Amino acid sequence: MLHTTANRRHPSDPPAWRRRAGWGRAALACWLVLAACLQTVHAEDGYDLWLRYAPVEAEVAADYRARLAQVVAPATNPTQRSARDELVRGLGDLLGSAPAQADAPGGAGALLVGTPASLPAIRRLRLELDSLGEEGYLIRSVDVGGNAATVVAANSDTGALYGAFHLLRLVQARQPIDALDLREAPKVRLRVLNHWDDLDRYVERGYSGQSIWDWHRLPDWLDPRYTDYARANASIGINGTVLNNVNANAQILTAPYIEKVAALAGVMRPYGIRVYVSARFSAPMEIGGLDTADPLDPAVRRWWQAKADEIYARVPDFGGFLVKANSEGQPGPQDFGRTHADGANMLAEVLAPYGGIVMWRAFVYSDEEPDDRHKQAYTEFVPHDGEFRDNVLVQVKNGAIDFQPREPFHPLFGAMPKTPLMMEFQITKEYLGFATHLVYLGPMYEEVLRADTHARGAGSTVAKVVDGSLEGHALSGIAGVANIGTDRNWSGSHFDQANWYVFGRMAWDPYLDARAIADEWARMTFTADPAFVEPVVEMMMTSHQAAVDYMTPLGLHHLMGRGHHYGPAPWVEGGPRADWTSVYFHRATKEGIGFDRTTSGSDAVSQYAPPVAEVFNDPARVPEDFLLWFHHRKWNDRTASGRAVWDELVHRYSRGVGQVARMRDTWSGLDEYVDPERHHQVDRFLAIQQKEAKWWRDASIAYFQTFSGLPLPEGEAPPPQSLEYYKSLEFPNAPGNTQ
Ligand code: BDP
Repeated sequence: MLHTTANRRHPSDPPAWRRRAGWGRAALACWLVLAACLQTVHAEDGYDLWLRYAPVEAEVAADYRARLAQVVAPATNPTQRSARDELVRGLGDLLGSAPAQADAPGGAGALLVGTPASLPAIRRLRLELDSLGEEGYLIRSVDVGGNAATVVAANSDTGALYGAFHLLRLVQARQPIDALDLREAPKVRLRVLNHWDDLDRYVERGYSGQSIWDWHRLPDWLDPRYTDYARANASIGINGTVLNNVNANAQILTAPYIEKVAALAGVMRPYGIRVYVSARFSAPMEIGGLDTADPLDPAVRRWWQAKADEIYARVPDFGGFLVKANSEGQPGPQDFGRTHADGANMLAEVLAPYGGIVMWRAFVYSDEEPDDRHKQAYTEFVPHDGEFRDNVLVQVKNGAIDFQPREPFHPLFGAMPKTPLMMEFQITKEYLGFATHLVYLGPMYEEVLRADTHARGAGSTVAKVVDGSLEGHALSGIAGVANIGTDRNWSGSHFDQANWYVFGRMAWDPYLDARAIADEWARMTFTADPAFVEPVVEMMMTSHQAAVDYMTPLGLHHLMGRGHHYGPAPWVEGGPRADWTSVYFHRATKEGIGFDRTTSGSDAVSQYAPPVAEVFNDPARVPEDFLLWFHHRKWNDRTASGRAVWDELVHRYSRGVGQVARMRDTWSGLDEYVDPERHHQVDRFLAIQQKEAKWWRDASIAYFQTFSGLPLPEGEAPPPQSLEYYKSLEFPNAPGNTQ
């Protein structure tokens, strides 16, 4: 469990105020000796995530203790118990002593947590809760019988649990809590992690160990880690989890696995989390003995109906199905001459009586190569707008190609007004340096969510499409491909925890600010000392641009190693289909570089609303970060910087490498604020990142120079190795590849 004594904050991580008082180093030494003697030292291994609840500084602890002296929270069911236990444990650890617990407020400093139904003291406050919906909450400083008190109130136990976590967050971030008046309700209904986990515990595109789901020992052994997973998710408002890979194995739908799913659902339920599974479209043939999976075949429909009945008998709050169909070799309705809508609706129909939903992925591209893969999802889905049942969401990746380091927003957003579109972000960093590169994804998510589709005039942001407000859809959702595995630190690296965190926070409210979220995460995960938080947040905020620069600057994309996607390989060509190669995407020639998607090229730009298309179509107006995404430019064409395309490309590669060097410097100067275990690992990973950033730069420059034929701009170091050397590198055992 998270908060055993053994797992508490490392004694070598005293608060910075103590160090500043001048006796820090001596105290640290004594403390270490003492701790070693007592054998109670436990390394900070990151397991506690942002729920470390490290002690607050003595000078402010007293104020918080006075305000939060007594927890008044019912605990008559598992959800209520998890809220109360979290508060007692969290406040106890943060403030040095556990608050008193009582059934009714008495004296100053009561913290009331619950619903009008669960706690009479809350009912008596007559708070306006209606507008908070099922999952919202308010936190307010109130007067109860002449005493200062704090209330966390909601319409449901889950809402109260979310509020409890919010209150803990305020203390962790050292926010004042004496005049609170907060109201929060999620803007998006389904906030879901997608695990690309296979049933043998292999994680596709996973860089943090095995799958946390121990299928073999389920349902009888419930790893305590499941509970900590649920707590962490609830703390950021995630309310759904798809347990298995979108490249699905039909086995998950067999009776023994349904038992296992039910066991996991039992762990998740008290934390407001529903479980979902990825359904393989051909399951009726593979495990049902039918000779077709045609969605319009009555026997197929009956099979799925019986399957839904079987699942709901074991998991009454089962969330529904996620489906990858007719994509990358997965079976789907098109195999039987039917449409995506036919397939999705058939499943939706059997789930509807139970309140289940279908998340039907739009990441498709057919067996026949299109003129531009960018256009395919739009071409296949837009004609079906309005045909999907109302418990279907179409799940769309943030960009049209495939989770590349940076993509313009997907043209489907805004183009299917009659269908709720669910955002799919990737949290695991398949294309962004795996778990070793420090890349905070908040700015990337923010950039996409704030992009203006112009679907209904200016201001029609992707966030408004996704939260349903643009078209008035009640159903809305955001999915994130999880980066969670069996590594002690869950995410493969300490900073990748921030990507899980920011995903949850932005799924709850897609209008939140990436920087503010980085700030709260850093405070909770490391220390609230501004001398640490400010440089770290700065480093996080610049990290995405840095990675884009050293990997795929100026809108280049899909240039990584074939299959495993590790490292640079802009030279990849040949193989089964052109749109799985790098040369297809960068189109470098002696004359120039970039994919012409303008009206005179593949015309992908015309899939965007006219005001957007006009900008993307114009090399002088397109954001330069997307220049070569939409345009084929001559090597000597000028960019906004005044530099030629070639020079700008080299400049950006080097800028990315330089930024990683700065990140390393920043981090190495912060050792006094971080426990040695975590400091050391981040430091070593930054060294790997620096080495690999340089590798990306050097290999890419060596390769593209064979086309441009131009010298490097002055001051730019030539790649230290030959192009042949970079091409010869092979990584057959790189992690996360498809099995
Ligand atoms: C690609 C991944 C592949 C996934 C696919 C998907 O490389 O492993 O199966 O996305 O989203 O980016 O279905």
